[in-house]
Amino acid sequence: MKRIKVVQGDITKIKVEAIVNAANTSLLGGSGVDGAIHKAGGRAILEECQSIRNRQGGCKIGEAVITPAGKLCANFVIHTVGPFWKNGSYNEEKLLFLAYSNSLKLAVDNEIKTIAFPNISTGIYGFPKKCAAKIAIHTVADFLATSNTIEEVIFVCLDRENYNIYKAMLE
Ligand code: AR6
Repeated sequence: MKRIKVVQGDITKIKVEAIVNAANTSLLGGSGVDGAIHKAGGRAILEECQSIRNRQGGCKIGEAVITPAGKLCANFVIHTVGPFWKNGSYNEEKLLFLAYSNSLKLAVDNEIKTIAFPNISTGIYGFPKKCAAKIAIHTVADFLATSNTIEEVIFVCLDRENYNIYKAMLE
């Protein structure tokens, strides 16, 4: 069975142990997928984000933190912060790689076997979609090759354009 899948849809509806949130450094929510996750999951997520903020002052770009998932079907939300795209010469590719790899490491630390990712940074943060998909797929494939803990990774694309890019790259 293939361990990497792509689906088109809303990540808040996906039945996996952990969904990843494309958050911002404040961890206090926002729009896009971040807004959708906080809205569907309810206050339990925000409360834990606030206590993480009190402990460590938010989450840096490329890093990740974990919270319960409140009312979502998932058990956990892994909040990571992708880079804002400027022109490609501000370490954007490396930071996007780190957002994916640190999320995967946190999943393994928490014995999570199934995880769903949105297309981090490709919405409000403006990262070119093809380039982001290539980084996402390679980072996940390389990680799975070295670890058996995670059984399935699902890329959840809200928009058709991202879905088609992932489908073509995964074939
Ligand atoms: N399910 C799956 N994917 C979604 C959903 C959803 N419910 N909603 C949006 N997307 P974005 P970013 C897709 O803008 O670019 C927030 O305000 C969307 O189509 O959510 O990393 C944060 O607080 C796009 O492909 O995240 C930050 O300030 C992808 O998710 C900032 O936006 C990412 O789009 C982060 O920007």
